Amino acid sequence: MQTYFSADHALHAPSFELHGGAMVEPFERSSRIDSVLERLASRGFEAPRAPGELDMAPVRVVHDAGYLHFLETAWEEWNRAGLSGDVIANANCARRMPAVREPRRIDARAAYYALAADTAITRTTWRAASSSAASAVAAARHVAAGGGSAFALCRPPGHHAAIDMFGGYCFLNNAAIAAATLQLAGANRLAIIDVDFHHGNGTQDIFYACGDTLTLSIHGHPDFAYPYFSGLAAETGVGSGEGANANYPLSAGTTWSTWSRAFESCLQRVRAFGPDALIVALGVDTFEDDPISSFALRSSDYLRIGEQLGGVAVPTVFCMEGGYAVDSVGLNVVNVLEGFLSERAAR
Ligand code: SP5
Ligand code: ZN
Repeated sequence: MQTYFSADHALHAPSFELHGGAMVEPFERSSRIDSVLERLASRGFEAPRAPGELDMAPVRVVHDAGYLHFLETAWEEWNRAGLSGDVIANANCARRMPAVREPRRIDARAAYYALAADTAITRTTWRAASSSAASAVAAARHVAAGGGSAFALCRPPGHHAAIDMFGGYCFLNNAAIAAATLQLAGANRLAIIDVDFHHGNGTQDIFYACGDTLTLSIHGHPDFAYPYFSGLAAETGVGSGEGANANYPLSAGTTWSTWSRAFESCLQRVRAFGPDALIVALGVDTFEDDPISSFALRSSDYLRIGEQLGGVAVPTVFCMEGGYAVDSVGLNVVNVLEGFLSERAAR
């Protein structure tokens, strides 16, 4: 399987994360990617290709222009305003506030565009985020050109990034950008399966009114899981998108027997939808030892996930999302890819 990866991911390295009332070392750290690279190499995958410069065309399809301008310039403006450290929101648009509009001051704009305070923007975050999206574009183009499947080793991740919001360690929605790339290359119907532990709120937001992109997410129920305010089964889409979004909120402690039933249901929906291509938002924070999540999948379960995805028989783009048990991230991600390839080879 062709893989794409940019070393520029390491340019996103905020010094702390606000977590449980403390400043801690960020869970979303660059060693996560080293874990995957090492496992890919030791399992005989071809060396990843570096994507070129990011083509902004599919990015502009997905994200709001003002939001993109903010992401590109936020740190410089923050710095020019005399604010020290990295850009981090200390307010948000909250219930019943009557003046929700894009403000002028950079600290207010950070509050406007942030969906959470777990995510900081550093001087070089834009370069990392755009290189991550570039890997998604390259993987999607490989598949659009008949490559069958491809893996974008994206970092920072993307699925929490909405039309005009960053947070959850995400800035640009890589899976949605892969979908837009496929559409610009002529695909009509697409399906996105999000297997990350957290709800793919950003992907849901981007395609919520869109009937030709099926968005599916299996995740911790918002009663206990971040991002807390989306991911209920009642969120089924709006307008012509009605019926093209499905959520599978599951309990803490969920193991393979329950998780795999939700996954089976997702796969059935994908088959019934008949997409031209499938995009997998591949988070492995469903792992039993993940430090910020509470499902209990085992490493061998990821082989089964891959096999079942391989059975869908449509061109498939994998985009890396979460997974914070650094020592096992590589094993679990590559197990999905190997399960996928073994099933594809058997057909
Ligand atoms: C891409 C992705 O996986 N983003 C996740 C962002 C989560 N950020 C905040 C996490 C707060 C989790 N609190 C649970 C504490 C468990 N000890
Ligand atoms: Zn996650």
